[in-house]
Parts: sequence; C-alpha cells; structure tokens
Amino acid sequence: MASKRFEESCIFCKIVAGQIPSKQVYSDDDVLAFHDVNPAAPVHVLIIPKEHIPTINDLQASDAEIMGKLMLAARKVASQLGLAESGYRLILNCGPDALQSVFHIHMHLVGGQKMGWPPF
Ligand code: D5M
Repeated sequence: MASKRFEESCIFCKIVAGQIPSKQVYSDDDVLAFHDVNPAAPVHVLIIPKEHIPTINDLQASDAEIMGKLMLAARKVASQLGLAESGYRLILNCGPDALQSVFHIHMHLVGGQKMGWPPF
C-alpha cells in the first residue's frame, strides 16, 4: 500500500505529525480537527485530511472518500461543540481570490454567532 502523502514544509502536515502543537477537537485514522489559531467566529475549527493535498484543484477521483470523511467529521465536531441545532458554516478556500493561505486542504467550521450572506 502506498504511504500517506506528506510534505515536510507544510505547517498542517507538521501538526498532523505532532511537530507543532494544536488544540485538537477530533482525530481518527484519516482526519484531524483543531481550533484555528486566528478565530474568525466564536467557534472556528479546521478539519483537515491527515494526508497532504494542497488545494481542491489537486483532488483526484481517489480522494472522494477522504473529502466525504471531512464532511462526516464536521458533523461530529459541530455536534460535540453544541452547534448542531443553532447551525454553522463550512468553508473551503481555494487559491488566491479565496485567500487560501495554507496549502493543505482544510475545511473551516465556523459558528456560535448569527452570520450574514453573501460571505464577501
Ligand atoms: O486558512 C488558513 C487558516 O489556518 C487561517 O484561518 C489560520 C489557520 N492557521 C494557520 N496556522 C495555524 C496553526 N498553526 N494552528 C491553527 N490554525 C492555523 P485559509 O483558508 O488558508 O485562508
């Protein structure tokens, strides 16, 4: 079996490897969730694949399962943090216009306040 994709210079790969601390809220074989260091809402968690995938543009058909697992982890985290009833938003930024700053796919889970729409 191929080894998991890992990028030595990637800050989120370092978090997965335990080389950089994080405030974890969920972990399984494939997914890690931790509080964002610069929260944009009362609850702001990042949900990432443990494997390194830089952006949504890099997804392969074989990544369908891991992307589904990110959604299922989001549901668990939202429930764990008491957001299931009040609601929350899931955001995936891709590329410069979306202001993606960390090039390891991550889903933002934000909640704990009433939000506006559209988000820009
Ligand atoms: O979002 C990248 C997010 O990653 C941004 O909200 C800050 C967060 N970040 C960066 N470094 C860390 C560490 N070390 N711990 C927790 N959170 C972190 P983007 O969608 O790329 O703009």
